[in-house]
Amino acid sequence: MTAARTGSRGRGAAALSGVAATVFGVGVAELAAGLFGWASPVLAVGALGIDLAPPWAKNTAIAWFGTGDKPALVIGVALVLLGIGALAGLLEVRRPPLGSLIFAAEGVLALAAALTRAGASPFDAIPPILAVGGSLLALRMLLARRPSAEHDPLAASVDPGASRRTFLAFSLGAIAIGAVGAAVGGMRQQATRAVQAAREALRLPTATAPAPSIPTGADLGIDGLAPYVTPNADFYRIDTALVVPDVDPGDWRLEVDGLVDEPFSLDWDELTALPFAEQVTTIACVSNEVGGDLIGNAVWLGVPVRLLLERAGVQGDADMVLSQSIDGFTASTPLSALTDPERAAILAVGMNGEPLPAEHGFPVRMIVPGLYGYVSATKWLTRLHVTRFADATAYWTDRGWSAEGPVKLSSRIDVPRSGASVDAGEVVVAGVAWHPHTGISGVEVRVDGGAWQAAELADVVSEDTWRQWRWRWSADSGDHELEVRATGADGERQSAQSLPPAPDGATGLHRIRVDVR
Ligand SMILES: Nc1nc2c(c(=O)[nH]1)N[C@H]1C(S)=C(S)[C@@H](COP(=O)(O)O)O[C@H]1N2
Ligand SMILES: [Mo]
Repeated sequence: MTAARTGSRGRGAAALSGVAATVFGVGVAELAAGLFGWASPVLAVGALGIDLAPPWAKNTAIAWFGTGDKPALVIGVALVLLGIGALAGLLEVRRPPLGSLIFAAEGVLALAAALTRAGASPFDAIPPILAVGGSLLALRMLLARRPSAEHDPLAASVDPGASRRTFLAFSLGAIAIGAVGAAVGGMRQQATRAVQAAREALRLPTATAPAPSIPTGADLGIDGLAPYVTPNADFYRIDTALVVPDVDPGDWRLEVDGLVDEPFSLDWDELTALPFAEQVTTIACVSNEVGGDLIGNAVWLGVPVRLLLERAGVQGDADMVLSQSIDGFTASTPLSALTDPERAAILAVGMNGEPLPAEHGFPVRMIVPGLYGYVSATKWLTRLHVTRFADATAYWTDRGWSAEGPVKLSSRIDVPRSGASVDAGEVVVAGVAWHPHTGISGVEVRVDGGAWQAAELADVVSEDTWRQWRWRWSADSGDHELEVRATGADGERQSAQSLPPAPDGATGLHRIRVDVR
């Protein structure tokens, strides 16, 4: 074997290592971007390229590729990346760590492209970092397995054919993983974009009943106090979905089956032809600690679940509806809570005047006043299965939580923040109290374990929402403890006994410390 032949084979292996490392890193990054909804580094770099390109280049591209200019751009970026990858592989062998530095520089460029897009989020930094990390790792691994490591004293004892086959297998493996990742990631990105476009183009059904007008006295407008209606962007999110499901309303169907006379299914158009109404409902998570923020209040646009159950004809021995999500999550809701005409249990499609955000269950979810989310608020809803508590169990029930979950009476101090320092004199203490579907009739505050003092209550739309409260405190200097307790509209007093969230919701009083100067 001549030195020249070994040398060219060595260069070939180095270049292949660089190409395979590029495909691997970019593929992993595109997969992550697709699964988690982060910016695609390839598209971000392509978009930056478009922004920076001189007009003549843009016009030429459009003239050449027409409406295919986007795929052409992606292919162009991919070819440039592969070329740079080959070069990086060669340089990493000749002048280490020059190849690694090239990968790092590409990563910095992708990072800049991703983070300067309109509406970029800090998470968009993750795919470029994954791309660089994945490429560097793969490059190191492949170069170490290169067959032409003449300087390796062990090389002589190794069968060169076998080591070449191992190297090729690793290179092709890295390329295959990267290519599959990029393909799956790209398809996911397209599906997500399609659903986002469908959501933006969606026309919500008009409410047949007028929307409740929210009295101005419902919101005390105090800085730091949770607003009466929680904006969608601030609404707590709890679910088991690692990846937010993409459900296109055009493909959506709901099955209503189980212990019913006439099982049926309906699509988006049939659902939205039903009578819709807006209502204000507070929902809460059973995992909320005392004083926690896993609770929110929104204006929901929905259709009564009762109408669908009536149409199906529920049989006499049923006592539960197992609602199911497209991702397999299930919730068990007492049938009585869904059929009661006095309780506004709905299938919601709108949240605060918009279609449901994807992470809050687009296009359809259930909302039931008075029940914790894990037994009622199924997002990405696809099925209502009428059954019996004795015959079926839901996702969280199987994991030790109670089969039934009425929201417990509770209250929270939002202002001042726990641990805050305030000036002596009049201090506004404020917060929220809730017992959804029962309502709140009183809130009291006490300082350092003294006498309970009645707080002032804000207005509410109905007993289905939380209620803001305020108390004016003449604070004298020192370190003080504030506590709050609520009374339900049925006269029940909030329990002072400290219990953890499991298995059916925390109890106890919210207590904060304040330093008065
Ligand atoms: N598909 C699905 N729906 C779900 C859940 C889930 O994990 N998957 N979690 C439930 C729980 S525990 C709560 S508290 C509420 C939270 O709703 P939000 O994320 O819109 O605030 O959704 C409920 N619906
Ligand atoms: Mo929850």
